[in-house]
Amino acid sequence: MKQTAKKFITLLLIVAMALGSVAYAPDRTASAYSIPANMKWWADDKFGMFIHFGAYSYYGQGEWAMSEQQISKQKYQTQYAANFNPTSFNANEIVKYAKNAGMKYVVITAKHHEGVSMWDTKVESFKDYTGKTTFSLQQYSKFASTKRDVLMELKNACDKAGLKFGLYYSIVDWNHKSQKLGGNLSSTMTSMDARAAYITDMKAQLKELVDTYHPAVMWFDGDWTYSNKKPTLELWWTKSDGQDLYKYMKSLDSNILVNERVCRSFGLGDFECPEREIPPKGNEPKRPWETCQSMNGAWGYKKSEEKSYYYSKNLIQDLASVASRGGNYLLNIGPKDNGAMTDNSKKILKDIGKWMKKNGTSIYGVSASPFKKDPKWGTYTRKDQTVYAHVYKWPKKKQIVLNRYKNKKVKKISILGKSKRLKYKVKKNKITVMIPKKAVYKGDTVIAVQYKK
Ligand code: FHN
Repeated sequence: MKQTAKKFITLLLIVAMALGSVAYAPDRTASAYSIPANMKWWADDKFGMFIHFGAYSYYGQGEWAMSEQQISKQKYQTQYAANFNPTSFNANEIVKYAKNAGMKYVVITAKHHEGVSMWDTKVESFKDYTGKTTFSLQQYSKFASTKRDVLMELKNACDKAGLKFGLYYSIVDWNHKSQKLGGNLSSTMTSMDARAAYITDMKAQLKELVDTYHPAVMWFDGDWTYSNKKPTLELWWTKSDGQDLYKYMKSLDSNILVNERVCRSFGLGDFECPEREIPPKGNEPKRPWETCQSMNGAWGYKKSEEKSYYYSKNLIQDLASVASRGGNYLLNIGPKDNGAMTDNSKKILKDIGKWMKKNGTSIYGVSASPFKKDPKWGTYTRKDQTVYAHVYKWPKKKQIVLNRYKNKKVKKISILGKSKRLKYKVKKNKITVMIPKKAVYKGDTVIAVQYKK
């Protein structure tokens, strides 16, 4: 079972989501959703950093390598996890780049599918294949000698910088004794008793994480071994497990935000998480949602992807398009084997930061576009009495026709980052604006239309 598992899981998720969307069929005609009070910071912040970091970073072939290459537990543990020694992990540098890029929260993998606990877990069953050593960064890898706690380092750096701190936790765990690597969904339970024991121990780990790091967000994943009947060894996770897990998290911290992947497609959790996709206009989730995206084709560090990063301008457009539909954007970095950020991720974050410095007001705290359809040249966001036209494709002629917001009177039109007022003509529900020959920013030049109250 190589890539097939991933493809099968993707296919399964599509089916599950389709079924799920039947089960949870939000009223597509419903007006835009309201944001619960405890999510206001999240909805206003809009833009976060995802970090995939684990023993797979050392191996350098992506976070699915163990499953794709069917690497035995013993080999993965002794040849990769044991040698993981990310001494160059620099939380302050990562948070500096995140903050300067305009990111307001950070979510890092505490435990990915590989099962390496990135903190000094005391939960008994999370051991290596011999059953003797705790399978964690602090107890099992070369890094143990540093006595460092990378999650705490990152949390402290976030606290100091005023960014919110979140954790990612995978429900499937390829190295845990309860599961065998394999089957169509990458993880098969060894017995139903093992399943019950694992769920108890998973909750014990989650309590450790909440009590130690007080994350503002718990981002679950690996919920796809889904059974819509009684659990089986291969389909060992159910909707009621997801409901129970969500309730448990809220019992640990009533303010923690939990994503829908406690068991996806049933409207569980506090927000939906479309992955690598921007929901089509008019088909956005009717509750809080966040698109997650990587900077190249991999989440965890993958050497072969280091030459295939997406263009910064396209990632900026994604950010604006997600905001224009009412969503959040969680953009991923995959630190290298030694824990350092890749040069390409630093460059992209710098590019985005330059744009956000002048245009962030058209992203933070905005509402979705007030218009049903997107123009060919880009999209809109709105904040109070200002509508922002995000112009991805700058018109050749020196004018652009914008939609007029609720037939309000225009107060001022300018390009964000420039003080010069632009000339314009209002005719019915359209505004023709005279614009410079050249766009100010590659990818997204924002025209701010301020209306009178
Ligand atoms: O299998 C994971 C994958 O490794 C990565 O963590 C992404 C990020 O959202 N989630 C799963 C794939 O959908």
